[in-house]
Amino acid sequence: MLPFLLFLPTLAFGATPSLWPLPQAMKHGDGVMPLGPDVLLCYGEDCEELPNDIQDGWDRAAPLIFSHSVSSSVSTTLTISIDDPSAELNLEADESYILTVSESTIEITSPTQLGYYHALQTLSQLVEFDYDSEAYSIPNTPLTITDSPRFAHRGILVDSARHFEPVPTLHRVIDSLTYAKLNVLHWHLVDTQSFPFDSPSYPDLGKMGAFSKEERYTVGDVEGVVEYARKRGVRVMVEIDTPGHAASWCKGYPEVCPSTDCTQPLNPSTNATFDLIEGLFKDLTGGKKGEGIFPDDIMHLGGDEVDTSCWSSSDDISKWMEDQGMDEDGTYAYFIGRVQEIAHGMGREVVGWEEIWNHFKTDLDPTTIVHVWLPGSSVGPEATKAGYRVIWSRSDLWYLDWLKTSWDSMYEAEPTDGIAEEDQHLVLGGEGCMWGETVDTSDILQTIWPRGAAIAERLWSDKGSTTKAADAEGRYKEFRCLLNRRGIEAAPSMNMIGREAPE
Ligand code: CP6
Repeated sequence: MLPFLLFLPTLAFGATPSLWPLPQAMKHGDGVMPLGPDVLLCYGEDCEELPNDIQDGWDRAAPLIFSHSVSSSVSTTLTISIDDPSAELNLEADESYILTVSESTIEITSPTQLGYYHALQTLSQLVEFDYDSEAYSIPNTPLTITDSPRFAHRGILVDSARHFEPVPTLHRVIDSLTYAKLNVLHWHLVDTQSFPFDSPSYPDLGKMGAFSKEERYTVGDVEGVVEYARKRGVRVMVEIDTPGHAASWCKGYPEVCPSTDCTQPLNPSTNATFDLIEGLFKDLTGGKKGEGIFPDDIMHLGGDEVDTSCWSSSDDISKWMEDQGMDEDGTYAYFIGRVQEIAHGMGREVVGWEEIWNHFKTDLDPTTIVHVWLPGSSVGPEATKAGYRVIWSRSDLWYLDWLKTSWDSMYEAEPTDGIAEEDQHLVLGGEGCMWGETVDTSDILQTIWPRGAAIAERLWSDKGSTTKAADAEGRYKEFRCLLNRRGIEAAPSMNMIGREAPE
């Protein structure tokens, strides 16, 4: 009896489309709409010419929807209505959409281009191909999906400093984000191990601090990645982590570090340090809101894992701290405050890892976003209670470099846990963190995926309909296969991802 019972949910499941992430609402019948690759696009009221980004969105989606080359005589109309097809990418952007499939037409209605991109991804997961008749169809028609994200900030952190990640790899990561409706690439650009960016203002950062001559991003490379992401509705949030995690800076500019044998955190006692930070930030932001090679409103300033002992062991710095009347802790706070001021002066809102909360508490500028990461952290509830916004990436749940963290614990993780109902709007969302110590181009996609999909659904879909990983397992496996069919090397889907974790 039991095996038969277990079979039932599978039957029930087969009757509805398998979508990832689960949409907010779906109504459907049991008809089938045939369709073919010759889709007539009708934009606006009189089938006007499509804006470039909208046409390009279709041109990218078409090969995902029609993945086999067959000829077909079926003609279908896709009607597209977008109120603002060139909306800014920011936390307020409306990503909602309505996708309707009726007898012979498909309709996408959305306030912005972002909803349209998501609708095309949903559509690409609805279309089926029959190998016998070599024909495409959409089952479960008529069908209406009304969808929008639960959280505005849904990201993956990529670390280009522990291993260099070439531009084509970043493009593929961005492609894969869009398949799961993730919308942020958190680009952890530089760190202690390397400085892979050619700063026009301080050229020796990249020249001396990169792993090799080839493992550097030019200004044009960064512009290319950010534009590639923008066209796909993905924000790029750059992180420049200080005062710790910055020892690579000393290679080109030794004056910004405490000494040659005690290289971090950065030297707080000299203006050279803050001049360099200001010059570098100007290269990245253009010095004004909305400008520069990283035009995003938000910049991540790190602030994590700072061991301040080098400050006291340096004669110059300890004397300076004494003159200022500051201890190591006070100097850390001074440093973070000055760097935040520089970023604010360039029209950026700032994020910092949760250590900044632990040091400042409510002395922190109220616009600061706190990035929760420590295992078992209760900073989410604390900081939101005090009115601060948070991004959630608890390492025991959402660090993708923790290879032993199972997909189901990632799936059942909940960013609002412990947070009072009235403060939950302060949770902007979260990120899966793909730290780069143990991944490079050869395995970054297969380490982000498929577990990144568990995070993506938690961040997109309704909480009530996604509580149990077991209920999502069938769809999760299918989504992993979808990624594989699109050339994304998502690893085998169950708990193990095929390798032993490093110690
Ligand atoms: N690099 C930076 C890292 C980590 C952090 N910041 C990190 C710390 C602990 C673990 C994984 C990653 N590699 N810059 C912490 C935010 Cl377990």
